[in-house]
Amino acid sequence: MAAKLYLGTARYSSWSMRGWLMVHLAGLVAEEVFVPLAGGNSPAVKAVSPSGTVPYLEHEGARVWESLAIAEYCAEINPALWPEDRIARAHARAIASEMHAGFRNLRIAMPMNLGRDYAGLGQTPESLADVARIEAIWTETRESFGASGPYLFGATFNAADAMFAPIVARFITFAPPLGETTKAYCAAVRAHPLVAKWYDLAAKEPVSWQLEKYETLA
Ligand SMILES: N[C@@H](CCC(=O)N[C@@H](CS)C(=O)NCC(=O)O)C(=O)O
Repeated sequence: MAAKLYLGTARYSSWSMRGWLMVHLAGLVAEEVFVPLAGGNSPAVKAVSPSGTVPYLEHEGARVWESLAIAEYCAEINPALWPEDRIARAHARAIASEMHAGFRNLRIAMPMNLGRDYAGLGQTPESLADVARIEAIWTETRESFGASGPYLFGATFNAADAMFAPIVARFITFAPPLGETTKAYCAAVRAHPLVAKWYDLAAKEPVSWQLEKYETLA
């Protein structure tokens, strides 16, 4: 079976961004199939993915859906996706899992859109509580494990950074009030070559893939 990575619209699909980053961090070679999203329950996504969601990876007989499972699969191929130290690795898995399971209010109030400036929008008490928790996670992680570089665990952009990269994208688009540590981390993530490449992919997508409900928040 030829390796394939099914993805949604890069401009909107935060989970696809995570899966794509994991696959690239692992150096996996897979044909990338972008399926334009219809804004939920897309028939085209249902037709290709067992769960009806993207990202979905087929690789050497493995069929992997759920971005966190893709992260673990990729980490088996390139263990540097998680920190080498056991305690740091436990922390990385905990925050990646918290990201995977949570921050629903932020995700609803500030949907990912890589092509718009929605500065000031989406600030509800609930979304701002999520922002505060994310800032606390990033600050604690950087203070405990990040001394060697600009990412959560220092010099290496790893699976935990990949899980939070779409949050960085939301912070850039919606510009909620953020502390200096958060702003510096966001700048480092946005400048990472793989994150920059994903933004480029999004910028090159057909305008016809854009959905009014995500383009008219202002
Ligand atoms: N828990 C899943 C979430 C995946 C997900 O919800 N993906 C969205 C796109 S960002 C999707 O495929 N939605 C179905 C659709 O829009 O039709 C994961 O971690 O991969």
